[in-house]
Amino acid sequence: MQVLQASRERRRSDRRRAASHPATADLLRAVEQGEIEILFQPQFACSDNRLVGTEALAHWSHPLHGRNGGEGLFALAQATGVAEQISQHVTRAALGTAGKWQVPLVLALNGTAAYVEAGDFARVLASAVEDAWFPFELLTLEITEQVLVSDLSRTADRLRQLAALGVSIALDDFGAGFCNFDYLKRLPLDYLKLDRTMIDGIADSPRDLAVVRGIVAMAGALGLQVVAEGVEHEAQRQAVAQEGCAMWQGYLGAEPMPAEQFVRLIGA
Ligand code: G
Ligand code: MN
Repeated sequence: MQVLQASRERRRSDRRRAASHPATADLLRAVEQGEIEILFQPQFACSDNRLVGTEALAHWSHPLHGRNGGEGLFALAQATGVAEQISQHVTRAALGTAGKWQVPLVLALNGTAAYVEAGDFARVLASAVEDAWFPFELLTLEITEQVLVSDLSRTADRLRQLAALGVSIALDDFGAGFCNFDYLKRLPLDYLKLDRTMIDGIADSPRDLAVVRGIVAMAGALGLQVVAEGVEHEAQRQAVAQEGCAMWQGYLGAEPMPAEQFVRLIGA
């Protein structure tokens, strides 16, 4: 009950902030003018390096301030109280683009806190997926700890509604935050996505490798697949493949790229 009240109060104060913050209009105008671009970063199968999916990442190309990546963009959206609108826009834009691809690829979307906490989140996302004619089975929703801290059981319920439609759920940035193992017990997860800080030292440090090995074993026991993010070197790619990760993503394969470039890459 307290948590519900806290969440309601947060949304109310978000709206107050939205009305008064000087950047609010700027951000909403950016959405209308198409300045918020969706970049796509390929994900590869560890077994044969086939391109099997892509993570959609929002970028704000501001005419004066230049490019502003996902985290900066969403921090500003949160501060100005328009995070839910921005998230909805990014979700619809990414699905609209991916819905036109001729090859079946997994699309991973980041579920921000403001988006997931909205009462009708599961229904809103499901209708965006239907409108884009995108197959539910090819959608993965990436959830971070920030999304989960407010009310785990409520979020778990919503994620279960999406899972029932065929959507996969990934626990994002795993290993970077508090690593609350309750999440692993209570959420309907399909993937663990290792934070890049878990990958950095994997080829040089036996301790780093041991940590990843332990996590992959635990994931296996839970029936989860592991995705390695931030793979920048061939030795890291080999290590994550050797340890049994299912997919990898990172600058070694490709940086996040505009949709047109991604379409050329997949030949769709
Ligand atoms: O946590 P999340 O999956 O949302 O992270 C995506 C972010 O990571 C993007 O901003 C993207 O540009 C960045 N990124 C992607 N691949 C790499 C990489 O190989 N190295 C580093 N340092 N950052 C990466
Ligand atoms: Mn992510």
